[in-house]
Amino acid sequence: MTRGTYVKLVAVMLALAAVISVLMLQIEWFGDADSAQAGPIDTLFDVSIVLSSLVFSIVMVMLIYAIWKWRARPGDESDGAPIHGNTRLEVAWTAIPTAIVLVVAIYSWIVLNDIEAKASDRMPLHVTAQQFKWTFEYPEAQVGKDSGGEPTYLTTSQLHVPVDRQLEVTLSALDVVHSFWVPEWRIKRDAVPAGASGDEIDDEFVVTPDKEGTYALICTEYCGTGHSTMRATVVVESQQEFDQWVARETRAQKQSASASGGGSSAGQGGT
Ligand SMILES: [Cu+2]
Repeated sequence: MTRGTYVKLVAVMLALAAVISVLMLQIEWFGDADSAQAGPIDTLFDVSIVLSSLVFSIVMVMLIYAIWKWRARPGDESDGAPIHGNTRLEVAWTAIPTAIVLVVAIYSWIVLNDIEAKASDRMPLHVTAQQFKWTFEYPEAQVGKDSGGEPTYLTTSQLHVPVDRQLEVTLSALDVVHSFWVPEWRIKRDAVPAGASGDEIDDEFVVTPDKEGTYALICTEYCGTGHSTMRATVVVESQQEFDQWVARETRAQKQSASASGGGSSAGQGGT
């Protein structure tokens, strides 16, 4: 291969990679980005698109060039030349993918560290998944005490959270594997029931919703016949609105607990 051909091939590869990257980056892959974690995740995805486009272009250009350049001419029935190997080529096709994978791995590690960093003012939240509903418990809002004297907390079927405050979510599953996913927050985490040891697997994560609005929490792990109905409304609101909602719900649950003779922690708040 002459130097001129080589330069031309590289130019075609880069041009193709640029065109594919630009087209792919026009697509809004994940919809609205409404958490502090969404930005770094989306940027990581964009970088992966550009690198993938580059690898795809290198392979396609080399493939098409080889098919065209070394095709069998009409009437040519001879065998190909017995080639043993090409050390330079083999070193290149080992070193370049290794470098790309390392760069992506290190960058992903940095992003993961970043999105998992815990804020000092984070709010604890317990999320319980079961066939086929979600339950939310607020450890900062005590409602009463159970018969054993243990505190009971505000428990609701709709999730309300304050905007711009990091949530430290502890996930539990009561029966089978479920998965917590609010698409606009990007974070998706499986809820795995505790095994014989009583330990839940990988059950904690943080997320910081940074836009007010109403969202859907979706169970995104097939968990049985009612799986498609396993959704909960998520309301992200100002700290003040959130505080008012907590006060209202806490009062209602205290009342229903005393009406039923106390000790109930199974109150299911509505709004
Ligand atoms: Cu489920």
